[in-house]
Amino acid sequence: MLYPITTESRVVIDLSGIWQFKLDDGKGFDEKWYEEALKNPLTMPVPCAYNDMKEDKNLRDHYGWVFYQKQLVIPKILMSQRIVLRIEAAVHKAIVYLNGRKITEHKGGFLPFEVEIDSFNEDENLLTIAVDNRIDHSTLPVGSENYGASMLVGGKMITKEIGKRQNKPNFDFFNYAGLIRPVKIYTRPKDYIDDIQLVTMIDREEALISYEVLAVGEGSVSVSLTDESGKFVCESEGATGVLKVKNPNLWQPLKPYLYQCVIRFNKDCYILPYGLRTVQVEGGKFLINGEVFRFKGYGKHEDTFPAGRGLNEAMNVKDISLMKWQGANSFRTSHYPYSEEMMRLCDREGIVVIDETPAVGLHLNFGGGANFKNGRKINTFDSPEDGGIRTFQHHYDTVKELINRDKNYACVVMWSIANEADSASEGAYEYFKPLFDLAREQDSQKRPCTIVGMQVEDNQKDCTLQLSDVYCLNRYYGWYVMGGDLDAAETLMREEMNFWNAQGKPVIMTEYGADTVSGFHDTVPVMFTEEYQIEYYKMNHKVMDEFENFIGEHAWNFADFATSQGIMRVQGNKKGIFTRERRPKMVAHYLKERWLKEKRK
Ligand code: BDP
Repeated sequence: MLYPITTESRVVIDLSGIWQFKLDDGKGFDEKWYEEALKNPLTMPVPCAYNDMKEDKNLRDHYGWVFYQKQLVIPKILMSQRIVLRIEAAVHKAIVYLNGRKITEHKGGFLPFEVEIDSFNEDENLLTIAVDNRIDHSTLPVGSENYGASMLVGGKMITKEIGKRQNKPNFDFFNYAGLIRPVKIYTRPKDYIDDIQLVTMIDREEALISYEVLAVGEGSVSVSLTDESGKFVCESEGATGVLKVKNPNLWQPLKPYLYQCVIRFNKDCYILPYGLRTVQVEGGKFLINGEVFRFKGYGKHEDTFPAGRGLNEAMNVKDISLMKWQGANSFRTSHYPYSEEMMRLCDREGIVVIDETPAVGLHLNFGGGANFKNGRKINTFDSPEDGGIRTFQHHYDTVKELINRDKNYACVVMWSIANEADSASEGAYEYFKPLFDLAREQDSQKRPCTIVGMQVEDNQKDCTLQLSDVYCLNRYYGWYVMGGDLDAAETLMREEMNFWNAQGKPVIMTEYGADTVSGFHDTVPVMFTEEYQIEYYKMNHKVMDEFENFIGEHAWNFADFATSQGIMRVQGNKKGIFTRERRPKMVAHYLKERWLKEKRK
């Protein structure tokens, strides 16, 4: 799917701004709120998560639908063109109406969808987008379906029904919702370019880019490449072909170079910034452009105050600047696909990305679990009738949509199919195998695939062993495991890392971290102090550095972030290396020193 841009043949109208907004009280659809202007609406910015926008618990903790509305005028001068409405993200499900008529719907909160508008009024149009934030066993991310209140009574977990349903995230970040990314109208001509796919091969002094253009209508395709100074490099004719670049400037981590790929079809023209690079896994090494690459950086979140998960381009630029200041070169889009604006920025800045689907929470027995059906414990991959998750088809569609959206970004070097799934349980391999097959088939660039995994009882049973090209480990030795006793944690960690190192594939520590309240100090490192956070990281690095196949470290998390309320969270998750406002904790300087002086590239 192409990112909407203005070219000689296309116009983009960004609908960002203040929209009308209303929480559904359960009557929204019955009373057809989408047919006329909302009564007593609130003001709401788009793009933005709505939860923290008003001083009202009902917004923050809302469960269900909300309605967004905007008056829309389509300029007469554009009417000879195809008019497309594109919604970059609606968390987690949306139904779109134009002048009271449903025009499209979409499931999945972090990927774009679009619809061609074929009938509209010449003056004003009423655009309504209903958005649902509910999560359950069929959504990604996954929500618990145990809607009761669970309590430990006399050492026994009991569940009591409570009146009102509420979202119960099976994941550790706040369930921010709404229209979190831009909504746009764009035009394209009658005969238009629908998509393009590019794959680079580098052969000594020459790069070969094979391309495939999907076009709709009558016309012939031509593709050309210009360099960063706008100078013509090469061209080719036809919907498929090969572009040859002599002495190419490669897209390198932290040293990006972007060509412009100009595609023409009949009267249509689309321009794609494109970096030339290759990715391979060879033995225990991860190679970018044939050179050994070491991941240094973070698991992140799209999370800022007060926009929540709403697109925040200023903060995106700042975050990348902070990462570069520290010598970091990469991050993972934990735990959902990030905005297209961020992906384009990473291409431009040379930041390497592990691109993750929103499949988080695929684990119904996390921490012992409290999921029962008819008195029987539910296993994650039990059949839906027995209470197991019902995500497979949606997960399948999501992998497809993600690869379709992000396939051409040079910054994307690996696909993460899921985070911390129940990957060592019965049925896990059967669930994940087709998803890996799909990713490998969909991605013409054949990037490595992985499941980012949590600690399990028996590593031999973890399906990541057979399926992943790179082992991505989330481990908390010295925090959740032996918190406060870094010596014992070190011994246990070394024992496990021996196992992973011996498998012969590259290993990345994709999460490790310690909750640290900025400003907490002590003379000896005790948990939650800034001193402990530093000692925690030093211990982890000591162990990791002993192993040849450990080719990366992504600290958890880049910054403190909002979560659901709970006894383990003090106004959110405090494992940030930076605070939520992006002030460095002491450990930020330690990581900077380590990453900048690191010899192993
Ligand atoms: C891991 C999860 C991550 C959490 C983190 C934590 O992947 O989403 O935020 O633990 O507990 O299990 O801080």
